[in-house]
Amino acid sequence: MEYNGFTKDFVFGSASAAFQIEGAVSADGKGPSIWDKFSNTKGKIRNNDTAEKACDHYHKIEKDVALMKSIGLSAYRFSISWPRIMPDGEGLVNEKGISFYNKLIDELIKNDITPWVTLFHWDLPLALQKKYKGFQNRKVVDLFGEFTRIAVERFGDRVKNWITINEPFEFSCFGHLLGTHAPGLKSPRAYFHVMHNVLLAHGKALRIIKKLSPEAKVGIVISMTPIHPATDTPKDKSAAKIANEFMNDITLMPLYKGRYPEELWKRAVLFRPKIKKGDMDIITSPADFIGLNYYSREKASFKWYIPILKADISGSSTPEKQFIDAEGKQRTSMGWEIYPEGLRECLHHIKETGNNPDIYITETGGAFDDELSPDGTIKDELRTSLLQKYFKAASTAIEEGVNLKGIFLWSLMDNYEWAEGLSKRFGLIYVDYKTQKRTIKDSGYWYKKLIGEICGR
Ligand code: GCO
Repeated sequence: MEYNGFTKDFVFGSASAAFQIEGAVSADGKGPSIWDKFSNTKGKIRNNDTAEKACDHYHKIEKDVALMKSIGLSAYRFSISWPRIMPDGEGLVNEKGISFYNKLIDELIKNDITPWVTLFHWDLPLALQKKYKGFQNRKVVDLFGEFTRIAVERFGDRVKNWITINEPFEFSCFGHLLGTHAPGLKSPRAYFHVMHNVLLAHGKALRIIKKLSPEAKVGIVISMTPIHPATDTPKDKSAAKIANEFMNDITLMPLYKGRYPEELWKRAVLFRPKIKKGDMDIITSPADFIGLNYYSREKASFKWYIPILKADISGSSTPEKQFIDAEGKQRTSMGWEIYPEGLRECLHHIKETGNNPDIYITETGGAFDDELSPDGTIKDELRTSLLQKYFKAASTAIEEGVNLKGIFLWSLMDNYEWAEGLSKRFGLIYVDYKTQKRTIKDSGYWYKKLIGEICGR
C-alpha cells in the first residue's frame, strides 16, 4: 500500500475562507472588512478583481455541501466572517449573519461532514481598523475574545473543532510590513506589534472556548516554509537561519517555548512590542492541536542592504505561469516550487519543538492554470501528482512517529486568492465565475477514491 501511515479514522477534509468564497459582501447587514476596502482599492489586486461575488457560496450552501459529500470529505474547514456576524466588530450582533452559519453548520452535520471553524481568517471588521488601528491595539485582542464568545455561544452546541487564528505570520507580514495584503501597511513596528497581539488573541480565545465548551478541541493554524541557504557559504547559511526565525519560529517558539526567536528579537529592538507580564502564559495556553499550512520552500541569500534580516527570501515566489525552472524543478502557477520533502521537514520540526503534539495539515495543495476540456472534464494531472507526493510525505511522517491526524486540502473550490484576485485556481472543484457552474476536477476524483479506499466513505 502506498500510504501506510493513514488509518480509517484519519480526517480527510478540505478548507476555505469566508472572504475567498462567500461573496455577498454587503448582504443581509454584513459590515465591511479591511479586505473589502483593500480589494476595492485600485492597483492592489491583480486585474483589480474584487471578491464581491467570488464563488457566491453565500447563496449556494446546499449545492456546495452536496459536492463535498460526493467527494467523500469527512470534515470541512471554513471561516466565520467577523463583520458578517458583528458588522462593527463590537456591539451589535447581526442575526442574519448568524443564520447563514447556522444553516451551513446544520447542512454539514446532516451530510455527516464535521465542521472545523476558523475564527479569524484575515477579514477584520473595517470599523476596528479605523477606530483602533486593528490588531496593532491590544483593545482588539479583547474584542476578538468577545467575538469568540459569541461564536461559541451560538455555534458551540454543534461545532467542536475550533481554530483561533489563521497564519499569524502572513497576516502580520503581508498586511503590515510588505503592504501587499489588507490593511496595506508598510511598517516594521506595526508588523511586530500585530504579530504579538494576534498570538495573544489566540491564547485568549483558546481559554474562552475551553471555558464555555470544555469538550471542544482548539488549536491555531500556522504556515511554515522551510528556508534553505541558496549556497553553502557561511553568509547564506546564516541568512537562512535568521529567515527561518522570521517566517517560521516567530510563531512556533512563542506558542511552545514562551519566547521569541533570540537573534531576530535582538535585531528588532527598535520595533518590537513590550511583552507584558502574563502575555507568554496566555500565548502558551495548552492547545489540543496545531494546524500546519504547507506549500513550498524558499531559499535565502545574504544581502547586506535588507533591513533587520540581511537576507533575501523573495527569489522563488514571483507569480508566473506554472513552469519548470532553471534547475528543472516544477513550480505551480504561484511560482512556488513543488517540494514534498519540506512537508516532512516541517512536521518533524513541529514534533520536536512542540513535544509531539497532535497535528493537522490544515492546508496544502497547489494552483495550476486549469481549463475546462471540450468533454466537460478538468484534466489537472499536475495537481494530482503534487497531491500524491504530498500525501506520500505525510504518510511517511506518520510512520516516523509524527502525530498527524488529518489533512485539509486547499482548497475545496477555486476562489479569490487575495492579491492575486481570481487568477489562481487552487480548487478540487473548478468554478466558472461567470456562470457559477462547478465541475469536480480529476484531482477531486482522485481524492474521492483515496478517501474511499482508506475510510470506506
Ligand atoms: C493562506 C491562506 C489561504 C490561501 C492559500 C493559498 O495560506 O494564505 O490560508 O487563504 O488562499 O494559502 O495561498
